[in-house]
Amino acid sequence: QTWGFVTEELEGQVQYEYAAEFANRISEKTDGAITVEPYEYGGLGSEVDQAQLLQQGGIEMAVMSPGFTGGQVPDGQIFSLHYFFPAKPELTQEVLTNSEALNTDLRAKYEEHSITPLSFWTEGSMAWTSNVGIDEPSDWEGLNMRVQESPLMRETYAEYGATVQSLSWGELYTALDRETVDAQENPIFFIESASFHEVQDTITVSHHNNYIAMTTVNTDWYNGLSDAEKTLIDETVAEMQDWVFEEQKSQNDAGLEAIEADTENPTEIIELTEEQIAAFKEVAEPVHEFYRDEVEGIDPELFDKLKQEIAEVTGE
Ligand code: 6CS
Repeated sequence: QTWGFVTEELEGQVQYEYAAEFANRISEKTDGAITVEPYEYGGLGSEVDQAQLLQQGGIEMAVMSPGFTGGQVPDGQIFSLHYFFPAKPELTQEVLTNSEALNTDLRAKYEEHSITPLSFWTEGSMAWTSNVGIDEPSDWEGLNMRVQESPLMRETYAEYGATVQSLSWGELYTALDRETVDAQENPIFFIESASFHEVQDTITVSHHNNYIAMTTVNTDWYNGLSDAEKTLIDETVAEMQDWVFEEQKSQNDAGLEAIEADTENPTEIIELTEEQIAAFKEVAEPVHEFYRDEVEGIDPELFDKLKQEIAEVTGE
């Protein structure tokens, strides 16, 4: 049998390489009896189209960013809070791997929409790109920020003073080039690989959030598998947590080097100081409580539990 595995990225990028590695492992473990077929972003539509495809059972597996179903699964928007998860990717990954709030409670919320997240992992710390050079919250005023399909992302950037536009990443290079969009957030490897640095003058290392992706399966399909097949998938997904952490780390390190070495497209790298970060936190932190208390459809207990789990990991 063959299982299709769609990703939101291209060959060479973290999500696709994840699916390819997963495919190799399944093939090896089953002596070729099960084939997993990875798909690059693009052929099956936008990220939102792909999420729907998985939900409808048109494909078995997907790497999905929670930002693209933010309107459907409000609790998944917790990943777009700024300065909520630990700044260090390794600590965020520890939370993602071990959190009961995420792996049990949030999983159940997604399952109401036919999406079963089997794991959550990071693609690295996100940075802001722009032509103006963002180093204080007021720099956002007048900028049109590109975000994924998530109401909370829109509200967060609106809080900084930006206008906001949702787009698929496939349209983003052109939008930045034509200046219909002025700013965006992504991990460094993705900024380099999608060539966003060619059409943006600055990158702000803001430590505001780590990019999160989920390994997901269609819920009915997964529930209909044999116990042996479920165990095969679950064990492989668990093994992949360390693999993908190393993969994103080396891709992010290499991406930064490549941007620094690209003299044809010079990009200023702005590393925020603790003081500058504090100014962004002052605007972003009230959004945590707004999310907990005001956002329609979210479960405040899930928020409280995750916050507690994060505090246990950071020791704060
Ligand atoms: O910015 C985005 O939407 C894309 N960024 C990454 C790191 N992966 C896929 C996603 O669609």
